[in-house]
Amino acid sequence: MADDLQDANEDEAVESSEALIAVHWREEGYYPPPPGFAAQANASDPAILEQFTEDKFPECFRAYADLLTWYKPWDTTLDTSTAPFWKWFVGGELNASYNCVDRHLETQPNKAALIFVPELEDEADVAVTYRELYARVNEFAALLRDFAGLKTGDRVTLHMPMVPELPVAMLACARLGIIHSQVFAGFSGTAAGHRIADSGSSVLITMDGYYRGGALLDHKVKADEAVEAAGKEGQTVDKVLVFRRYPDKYSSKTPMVDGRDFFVDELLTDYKDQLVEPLSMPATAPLFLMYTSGTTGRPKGCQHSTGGYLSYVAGTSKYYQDIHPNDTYWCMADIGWITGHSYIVYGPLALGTTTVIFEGVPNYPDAGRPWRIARRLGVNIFHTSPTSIRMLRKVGPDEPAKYDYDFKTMTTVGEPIEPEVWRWYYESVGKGKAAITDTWWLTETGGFLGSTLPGLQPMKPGSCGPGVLGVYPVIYDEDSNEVPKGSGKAGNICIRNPWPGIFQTIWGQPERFVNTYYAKYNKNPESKDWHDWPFLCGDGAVEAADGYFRILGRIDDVINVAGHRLGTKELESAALTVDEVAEAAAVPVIDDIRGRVVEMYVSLKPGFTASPAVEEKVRNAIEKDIGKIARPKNIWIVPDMPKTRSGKIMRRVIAATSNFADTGDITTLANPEVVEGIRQQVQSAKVAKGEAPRELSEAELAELKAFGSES
Ligand code: 6R9
Repeated sequence: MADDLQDANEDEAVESSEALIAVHWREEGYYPPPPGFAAQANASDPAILEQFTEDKFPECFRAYADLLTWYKPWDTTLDTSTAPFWKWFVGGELNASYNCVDRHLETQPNKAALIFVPELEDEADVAVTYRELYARVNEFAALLRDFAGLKTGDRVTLHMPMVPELPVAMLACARLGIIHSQVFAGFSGTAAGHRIADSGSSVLITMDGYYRGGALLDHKVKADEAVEAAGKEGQTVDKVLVFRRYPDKYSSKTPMVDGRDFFVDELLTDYKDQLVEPLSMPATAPLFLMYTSGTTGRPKGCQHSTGGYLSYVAGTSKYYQDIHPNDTYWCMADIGWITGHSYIVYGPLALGTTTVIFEGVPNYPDAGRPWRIARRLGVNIFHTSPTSIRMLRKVGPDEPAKYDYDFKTMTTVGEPIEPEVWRWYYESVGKGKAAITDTWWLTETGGFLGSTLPGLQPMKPGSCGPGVLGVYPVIYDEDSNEVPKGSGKAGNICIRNPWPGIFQTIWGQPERFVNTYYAKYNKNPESKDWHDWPFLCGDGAVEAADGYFRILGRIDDVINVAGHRLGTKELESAALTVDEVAEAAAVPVIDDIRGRVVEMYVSLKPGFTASPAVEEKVRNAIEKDIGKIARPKNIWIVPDMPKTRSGKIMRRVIAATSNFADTGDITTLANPEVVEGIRQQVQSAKVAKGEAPRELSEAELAELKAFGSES
């Protein structure tokens, strides 16, 4: 183990940088919780803070688990015997589908569980009551078991857009203990194929088409690519289950493959009114996989548990989203990401509320759309990302005022939010009446890590707040010294303790799990004591004197584009599949809407010359391997990459170039003479395209300086 840990430090661990540490962080003022909010809040009594202090850990999390219905109570709240593979609520048994569906039938069968809002505004909303959801989940579970032959522990890949059939499929899997792995619909077929292969899925659940930006996209075409890509990696997909956007009408031009592809609406006629008993699952049984990008290698399948995860998302939905059963809750994220799993599907449904599923993009057909939806449906809890807020602010700053919806609380998640963007969200979207929670967390963590409690703790623009209930963050420097709060210094934010939402492992790669998240600050690899295993989140952060954290962004080679984690290595590997390309390096460019966008630098093999055709090939390769979301803003074909004497590409030098920032000291490069040529080439082209950036903040400049390991 000790050797593994050592290797990991060279392998995937991250480094904070002097540059980040040197930045001066301006403090923002507080905003108190809005009047009236606290009185109705689920967390309105400050005594709740006392219930989650460290001396009460881990038993404090009973309060979250008690929100669920258990078939069998647990014996051990936290079992650390296989550290750092923490086990929560050991001995307990429950079913996630039962908790999100069946148990609400008694009290509120006819209440809407889901409201589906199609992207086309003249298409009617579809409300799915808890009773209807129950019927649909049961029927689809019967199909999965009897037609697809799936059983407990099998993995099934879903590549579904934002439609009610997606939570139906997830909950049907959960009913039988089948592990679902939903891949964001915007990812390419090839990307889905890699995830099918990695998870060992023999069934793919998909849809013929869906609306995005006003167009009905052909989605089934990706299923064929996915099956082919998985096949190349030795994974056969026997069955592709195709939901239809409009039953009885096929909305794709891609032929169905005989004996492999089936229309779900046709199959379901055989399962009408069938009921499937929810299985009593151990709390520690895996519920789902969610793939995410990291520093090295392929995306990793984060494995989440049944009991710990569901308790955690129910508890945080209750206290941080302030969900009451009679609220109408709308999270505009995509269920294809962890935010959607935890805070569109599992958390809200476990609490028996109404959760809105919106098919489309927020600004289609115009920037008033979200506010029209909110008004029509009576949405009172709203949840979105800084990218959406920036976009809506840019294209429709005055739109919210035109609609008399009424939000009591709003969330921002996925990226740091600039204080001025926060203030527009607060003043214009929330009309000065709604509490904002800036929730910081990761795919790996299942639920929130840092946030204010909306009824109790004041907000501070740009800071997520303190660690959430029962989560104790700490910032370490490179030498494992604690960076004291109020010191103004940045470092690596870690969580000192396990919490129920923490993922269990990386699917099939337990060593990588330990190496990536624990090796760097582990105090003793043999220890069974959780105090010895701080969890490395992979973000840089500063802690103010008041204990509020300001998250600065990833400190690994991940570029956060519109809240989505893209691994530079994945982008570069895609570019390297193009025959002409010799070397590739992806760097972040600061963008006023999407936070960061990607620019790709490539150099060509001898004998090839730069041309728009090569550029197009690189763009297509990235779109094919990852998806449209990863499309670089620019591809620069350069004569040579700036390199260290040992031949490693200096990503921070080209990152500075793309952002018109100072390249810093380049005298130690093996080829400093190439830097000026690249600068002229790139910056003159960008100026010609009107892409010269605004003046960057000190923090942004620091981030660029810190960017990129050399390889
Ligand atoms: C939930 C989710 C995780 C990364 C994370 C961090 C960034 C998320 C944030 C935030 C600042 C917030 N991030 N929430 N940064 N403030 N409120 O987004 O998961 O897709 O895995 O991304 O997103 O950098 O490390 P995931």
